Amino acid sequence: ASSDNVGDTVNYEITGIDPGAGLMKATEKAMKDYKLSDWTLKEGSSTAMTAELQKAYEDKEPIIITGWTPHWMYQKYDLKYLEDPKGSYGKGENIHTVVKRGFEEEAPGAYKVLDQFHWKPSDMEEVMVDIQEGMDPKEAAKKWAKSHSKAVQQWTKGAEKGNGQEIVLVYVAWESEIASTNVISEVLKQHGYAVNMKQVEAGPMFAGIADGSADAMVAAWLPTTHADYFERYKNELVDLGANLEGTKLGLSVPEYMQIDSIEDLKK
Ligand code: PBE
Repeated sequence: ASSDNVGDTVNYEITGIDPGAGLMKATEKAMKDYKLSDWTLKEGSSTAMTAELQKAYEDKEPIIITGWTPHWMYQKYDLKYLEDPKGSYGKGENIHTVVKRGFEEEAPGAYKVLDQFHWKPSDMEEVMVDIQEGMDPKEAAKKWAKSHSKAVQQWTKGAEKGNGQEIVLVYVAWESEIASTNVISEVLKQHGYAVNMKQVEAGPMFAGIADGSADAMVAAWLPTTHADYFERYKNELVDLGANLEGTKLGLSVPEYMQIDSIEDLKK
């Protein structure tokens, strides 16, 4: 048996994602709260993170990642969230739809669709899994819209049709937001709008809506994860409320690792 502690087995490294993600700020806070001063949080992207996770998982090697739900990785792999007794990651929260000021007057139909957009974590996961398995995100969105026509009808109910008007949707390349943005984009297209999906970083996503260069996003994790961005721009944004309830953030590890709590990283 090895006397290595967890830190030694992973080089005191937590595999993170893009630096603009609220999850990275929350992890920095957790590292302070749990006094993990020997540890480093590695920046990258969610694609790089899941690639490293896959590699470690296949070799049954230890790895600690920054995770969130909904995400396909919890479907594909046996993973667990490390307990967070200090509550560094906050409680479960919701994903909000946010539009620019004046959008309701500019595109009332699209505004109404976005306002009525609401689905469940299991819906989002369906789309994410298809994309992860290799389906083009647009195709996965079309497939979901086709097989959930009742939901789509509810979102578009009473909404004026577009006549080719362009709607700019901003999003970050997080798997959850790739899924949601493609689905709402598909629905808006079917409703007569020309959608321009712009992939940006987290800061510019909020800034773009605030300065009016973008119309809408379905990717605001509130009240905690994107609190900084939201506070900064809240007077320039219109918050349409939750489009999905029940998210989670935290450090995650494969089930085969013998640790259960963030506290265990100190040993
Ligand atoms: N995430 C996914 C984002 C919000 C959506 C949890 C990686 C973040 O941390 O900002």
